[in-house]
Amino acid sequence: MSMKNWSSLDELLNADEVQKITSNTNPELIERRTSVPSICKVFSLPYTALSQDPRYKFVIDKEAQKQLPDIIHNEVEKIVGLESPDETFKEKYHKLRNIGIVFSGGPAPGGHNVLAGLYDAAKQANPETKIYGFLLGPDGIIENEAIVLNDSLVDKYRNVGGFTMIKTGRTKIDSVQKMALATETCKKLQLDALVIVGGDDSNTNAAFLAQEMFKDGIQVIGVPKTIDGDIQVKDAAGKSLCAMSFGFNTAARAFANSISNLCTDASSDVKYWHICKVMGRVASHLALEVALQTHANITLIGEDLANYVDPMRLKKAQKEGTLDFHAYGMTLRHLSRVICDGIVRRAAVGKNYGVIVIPEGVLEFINEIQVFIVKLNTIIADYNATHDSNFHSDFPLLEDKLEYLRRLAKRSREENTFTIWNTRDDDLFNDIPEFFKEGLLTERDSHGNFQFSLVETDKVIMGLVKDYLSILAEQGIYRVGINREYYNKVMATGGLDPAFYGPILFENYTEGEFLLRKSSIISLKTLKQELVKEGILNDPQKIPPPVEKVFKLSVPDFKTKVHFYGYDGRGNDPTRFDCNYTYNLGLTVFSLIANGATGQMAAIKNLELDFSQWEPIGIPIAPLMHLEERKGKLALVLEKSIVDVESIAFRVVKALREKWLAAEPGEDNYRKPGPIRFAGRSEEDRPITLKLNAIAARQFE
Ligand code: FBP
Repeated sequence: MSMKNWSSLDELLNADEVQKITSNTNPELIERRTSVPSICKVFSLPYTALSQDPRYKFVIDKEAQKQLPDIIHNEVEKIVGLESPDETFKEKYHKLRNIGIVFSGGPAPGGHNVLAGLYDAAKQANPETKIYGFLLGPDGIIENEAIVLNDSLVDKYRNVGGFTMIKTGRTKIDSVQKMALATETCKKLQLDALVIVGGDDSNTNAAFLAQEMFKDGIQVIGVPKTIDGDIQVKDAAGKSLCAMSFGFNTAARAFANSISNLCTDASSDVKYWHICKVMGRVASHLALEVALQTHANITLIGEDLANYVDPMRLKKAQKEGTLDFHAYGMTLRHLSRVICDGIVRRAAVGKNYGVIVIPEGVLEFINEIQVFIVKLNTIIADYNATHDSNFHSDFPLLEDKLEYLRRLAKRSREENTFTIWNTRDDDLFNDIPEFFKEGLLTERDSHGNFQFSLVETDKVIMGLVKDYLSILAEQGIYRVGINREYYNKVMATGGLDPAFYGPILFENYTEGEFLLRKSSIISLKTLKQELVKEGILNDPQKIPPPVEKVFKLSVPDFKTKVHFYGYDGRGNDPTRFDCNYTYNLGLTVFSLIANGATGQMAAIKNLELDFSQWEPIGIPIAPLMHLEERKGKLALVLEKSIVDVESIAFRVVKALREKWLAAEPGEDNYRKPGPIRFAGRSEEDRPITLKLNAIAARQFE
């Protein structure tokens, strides 16, 4: 078709076929929007009520008791279905309500279905009920910016990812003033209830708001959201009440799909190590799930590193009758050695490629980094206090800062009592890459806290790995194993006897499928020396081309490609698991509201089991809270759940590490989870971490 002028282009743009092709919707989106998630059996009954479940107990913090007196005695509440309750119940249930809902923190797939579930249940109970969506996160509550949800808006986002409908934000309602503004908004809108969909901090906020608004009769309900998967609730006896926050499954699956594609690429062009940093501000749950989904060659788990004990150091200290705190927790240098060991062993069997997964928050678990951070915080604060000045303005350049630290190390050698920065600290600090030193010495935030997000975790670790690999290459330890058959072919084609040259070139010529160049041969020069020593070459003679070719093939080139998986997975359309999970959370929220609950978090028990066994419940937030240091002060917060190194999921990953490293001849052991699909049978129905932990729970019941 020829397009000669604008009018014909307009015509083209208006043609049905072109309109269809260039439309914002597609069949998958339509299918998502029109699909109805599965609902837990209890929600198929006309009414729901709450039944307290006294089997679950919590260890209550005294401070929580003091600060949250009206919600501290809440219990776990089970949602139960009712066929035909009495008239008083019905009247209360069908009452016209105003309900506000807000997203708080980073997006997590499934959020729209929480809105949809709440909307559907609330409208079914009373079509006049209004659901207000606060815009741009908690700021929307503080500033009273909200929209009223309606059918067409809700229908547009059913089963669709993101928090696009009402957006989100990271403001915390954490001061008396903000709390008062939030209460004022809720009163102005005559809200019966406020729903906060967020992570640990937001649910902490929900508890405080519930307490604050208790006297006004405004209910506050939390919903466990975060892709990081670090809201997991157990009672004091370890019984699981909420196995996973929503959004985790989708993000992990999205990351895993992309990373498994990199595994395919790596094992196809066999020249790159793909370094994949995955989100998870602190806990390594996402990395653990990605490991289970992809079987990537190396996956770091922060919690595991923190747990490490160096047996050699411990033994030495015991012998000397001393204590060596450095024996506990893995150092950065040790970690880089562990990674190098895997890389070197794979190269030895011809696999100078692979995939490494690094959790975003891994540095939190490296003891020496924490020690550095604490020491440097103290040094900077002391300097500012003593000199009534600013460390960063007085020492603007990295070199100036390092010089100051050197002076402190010198002082520690001269004065026994000065211990904050000694020679060992200085040596260790100088061992880390320049940009990381700079990162650790950057200006603290307004509360004096170190800003982890400013440090490029993967760059820190991989920098050390690269440095150590070059040392290992120079020592002839990092080398690429040559396939024996290929060696024979190259030599024979060049008219040389492989059996004659083999023992001269390789240290394992009599055994093994892959031949390892002798560690004394590290360059063409040393190769020539070896050949001369064996009487094969006279000095001026050139190295026979087949020998040179084999040598060159054995020299590793460590090429990396760095990837970051985070925002993409966070914006993915939810898996069916997350669609069902979040829709039922929305229904649960309404049941809690309709039955007068406040200070409760909506949850689904038995997520780790088959859908038919899912149980909607309300979990009391206040009893879960404890004191933690935040911004230099002790604050009452909801504890983050980090990876339990005793969990079966972690133990399985640990046991399979060697297999997935695949440092032996033959195929790699990669697994392809496949893309997230809404329809079809290929999709995993729940996180593998959950499935494994459920098997363990059954076994130990
Ligand atoms: P939430 O805890 O708010 O759900 O956010 C989690 C997260 O996605 C982390 O994995 C990541 O470190 C962080 O948000 C990124 O924050 P930002 O969106 O501010 O860049």
